[in-house]
Amino acid sequence: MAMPLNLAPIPELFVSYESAQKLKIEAADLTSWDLSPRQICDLELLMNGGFNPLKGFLGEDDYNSVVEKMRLADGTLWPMPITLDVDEEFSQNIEIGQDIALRDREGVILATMTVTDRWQPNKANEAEKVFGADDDAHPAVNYLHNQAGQIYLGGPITGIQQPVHYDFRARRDTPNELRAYFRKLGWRRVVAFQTRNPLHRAHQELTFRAAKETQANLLIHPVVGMTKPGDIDHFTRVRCYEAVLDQYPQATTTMSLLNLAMRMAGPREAVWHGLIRKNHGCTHMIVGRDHAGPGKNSSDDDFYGPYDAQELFKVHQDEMGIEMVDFKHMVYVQNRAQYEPADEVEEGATVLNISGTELRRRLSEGLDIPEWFSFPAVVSELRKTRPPRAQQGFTVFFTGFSGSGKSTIANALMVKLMEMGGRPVTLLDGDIVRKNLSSELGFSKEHRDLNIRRIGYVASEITKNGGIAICAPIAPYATTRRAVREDIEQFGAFVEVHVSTSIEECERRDRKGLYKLAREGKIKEFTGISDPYDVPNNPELRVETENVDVDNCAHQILLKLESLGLIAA
Ligand code: PPS
Repeated sequence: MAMPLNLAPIPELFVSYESAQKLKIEAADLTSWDLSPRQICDLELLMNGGFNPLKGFLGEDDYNSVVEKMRLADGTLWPMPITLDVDEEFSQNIEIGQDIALRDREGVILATMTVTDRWQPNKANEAEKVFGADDDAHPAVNYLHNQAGQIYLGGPITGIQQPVHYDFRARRDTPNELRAYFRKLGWRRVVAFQTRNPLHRAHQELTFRAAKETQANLLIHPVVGMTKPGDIDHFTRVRCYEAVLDQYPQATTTMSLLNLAMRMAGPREAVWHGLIRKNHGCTHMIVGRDHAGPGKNSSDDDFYGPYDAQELFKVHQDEMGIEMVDFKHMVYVQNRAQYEPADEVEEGATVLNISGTELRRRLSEGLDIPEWFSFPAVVSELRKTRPPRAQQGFTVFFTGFSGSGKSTIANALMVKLMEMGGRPVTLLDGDIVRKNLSSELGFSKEHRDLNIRRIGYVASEITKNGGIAICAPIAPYATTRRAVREDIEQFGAFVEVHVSTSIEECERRDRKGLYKLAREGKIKEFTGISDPYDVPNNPELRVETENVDVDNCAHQILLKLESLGLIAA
């Protein structure tokens, strides 16, 4: 089947430059909505025609029809609800027919929207119909229930300006820019490869094979908007893609970055990706096993069947005007020293493969990654962002009563780690933080939580940037400690150390004389005396300080860090 080639420009939602300047000034007086990162991605593709034929965020009829039937109310195929979710408070001040300004994170007005619809969606139904299950293990369902606002606003958009990107500008193209590029180069058939992962040799082989088989040119079209939580950051990935691009024969292949916020909606997402690629001037798209899969559900089963996405795409490809190309699973055949499609390998031949999990293990332990698997330039980029654990940042988080010995052990640990060298070490001691970061705070639950969240934020930044943060507050509340753990674990290890000196012993030592004052009621809300302390259930380490010297306590922590691979043995 040959798809008709049409590289004429597609409609965008922008007004002319002059009108945009005027509108921007007028829009300054409108009620404005600060867009979330996902909404900014959606708005960009709405405005530049990536989501053609949508003219704005969906209204209620279109939304219901998309959720139920994968079609707009007029019957046009559209699988994904593109909605402007807002909180109830904001929605209450909006009249139907009113224009609102849509602003980016810095307050720049990107567009205006005439609100034609306001409604409270049935999120459970949206989750079931669009994502296949009302299960928070699905990233988009989790977003729907835990991040998206309760009310949806819909209406047409008037585009003022594109969101500003400071990174990889030359690699970002609107649909019309890509269409013009293909026209200029005389590319009559273009096969798109959608990806959110680094490309290795097998991907290079399969994409080029797909292009050869369809007699098409190849567009590597990676998503740099929002992908699956835990994915490799797009900065690293784009540097990797640049390296792989050199491996294709000249003038066959190009790369362009797509600022899409993925939903990981498997089959529906594949159809959505197809429509987006069609808008970008592509005639074909590679769809593989488990396309845009969200991983396992809360019962540890797959959300979608492995070929559901391919099947749904095939059903709709004529209507979409873009043809599916099967993703050939390529394997390395050792004795032939080349990649071959898995289903064409001679019987008995030894095939080699490295799974994603194995690759992550080798990166985290600094082990060899062979050249048959990936390109040296790609591996070297990955090693920079995923250095071995012994070179990554991490946080040691002490918790325990006042006077339990946290600061003393933390200091000893800091000195020992500094003696080893290699990574910068920062101590965020309870007292010091309260002098500098949290000087206005007291000891109510609210203030203690604020204090710990601040410490957690600083520690997460240190961890992210490859340093060692040692925190030593009382941190009496388990839920707050867990929240800090979650913040930090995105970037590196979180090692909770409970300094388990009993309250009796702390009071007996009473180094600062505070327990005496607390008993006399001169200090209120004193942890362990007149304020609660949640004993950690599962800390990485519990240290006793009664009859154990400081040096020994610090040494126990070093041994733990070593066993976790965080410091070299
Ligand atoms: S918290 O709960 O984590 O925010 O506390 P933290 O920031 O670690 O501050 C504890 C230090 O403040 C002194 N202090 C008190 N502690 C507990 N309760 C009350 N009401 C209180 N008032 C003052 C005390 O010296 C703690 O220091 P450490 O180093 O823990 O002994």
